[in-house]
Amino acid sequence: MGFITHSTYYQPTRLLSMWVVLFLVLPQMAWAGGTPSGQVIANRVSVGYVIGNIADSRSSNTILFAVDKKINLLVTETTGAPTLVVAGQPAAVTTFHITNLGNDPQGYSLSATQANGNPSINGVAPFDTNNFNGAGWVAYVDANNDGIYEPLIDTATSISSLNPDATKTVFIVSDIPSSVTSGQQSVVRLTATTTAVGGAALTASSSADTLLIVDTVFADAAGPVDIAHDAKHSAYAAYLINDLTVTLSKTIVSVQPASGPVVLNPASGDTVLRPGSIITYQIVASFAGTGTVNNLVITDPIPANTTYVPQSITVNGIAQTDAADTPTDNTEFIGNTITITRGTVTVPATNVVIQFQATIN
Ligand SMILES: [Ca+2]
Ligand SMILES: [Ca+2]
Ligand SMILES: [Ca+2]
Ligand SMILES: [Ca+2]
Repeated sequence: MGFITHSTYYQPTRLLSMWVVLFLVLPQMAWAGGTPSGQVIANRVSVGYVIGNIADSRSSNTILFAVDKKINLLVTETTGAPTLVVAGQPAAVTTFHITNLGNDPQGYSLSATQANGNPSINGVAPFDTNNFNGAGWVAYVDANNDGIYEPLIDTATSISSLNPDATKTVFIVSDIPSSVTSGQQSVVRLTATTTAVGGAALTASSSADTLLIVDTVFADAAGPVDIAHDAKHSAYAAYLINDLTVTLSKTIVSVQPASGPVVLNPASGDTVLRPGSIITYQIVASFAGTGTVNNLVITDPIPANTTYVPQSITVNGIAQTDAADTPTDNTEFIGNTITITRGTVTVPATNVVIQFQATIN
């Protein structure tokens, strides 16, 4: 809108005022996912002005067009970490989200498959190592939207309808073989393909855009195993075998009075736990499962009100030095703490039995 007005110094013979108005013949509504397809938008430009005392106006022609159907979706894995499973576990679950980034409700068909040893389809970190293949992969929709796979409830294998901007959880469920060991990983992938509501296949409009025809436009990006503009998107997930456990137990195995050689058993009710008594502690590390434990370090601070008996540590019956003389015996007593470094342990493995002595202050 613009005006030219007279002033003390400027006396035009004609006063002209002019305004330009843009008409958008469209209900003033907002849609979260963008304007739905088929909505007709009309557009014309008008100009108004006054010459002398006579008002006049002119309008342009009106342009009409229909909003096209935009197809876009996003598939993501939800945790960023492999699902921990054990050998032989049935119905192991990985979890994905599918989001409708288009402007209309859409359906989605789902495909769950193994990403096998081919590096080009072997996932991206942390889903980038495939040591074994599972079996029977099926993608199930989280029907009650609680993020938990429930076999009797979450039975649908496709999404019938998902509104614009809405997200649905999908699980890949597969069986873990029994012949696997801890640390091995299996990479799987989910591909969602956009359909019409109810599941009918979609086809992108092939000709140049026609203003008043609702074209179907594939606007999706490329995913790990899908290309741009194919109405699909995909993501990786993984199962990681972790059936290894390390269990520590600590007991008092004997108490020796301050003087005299007799070794008594406190569990039998002997009351020799008095100042000067020497306690022999025993720590047993035991292992369950199969695979490899890395960086195994056992630490034990000496209890309050006791004093460590120098050079009293044994491991599996073999005397150790207190010094940090790694790698001679990988055992040390430093900072009032016993530290036993075992490093890599291949399981099944025999127990590690540690004993040391402390005097009651
Ligand atoms: Ca559920
Ligand atoms: Ca069109
Ligand atoms: Ca795509
Ligand atoms: Ca040592």
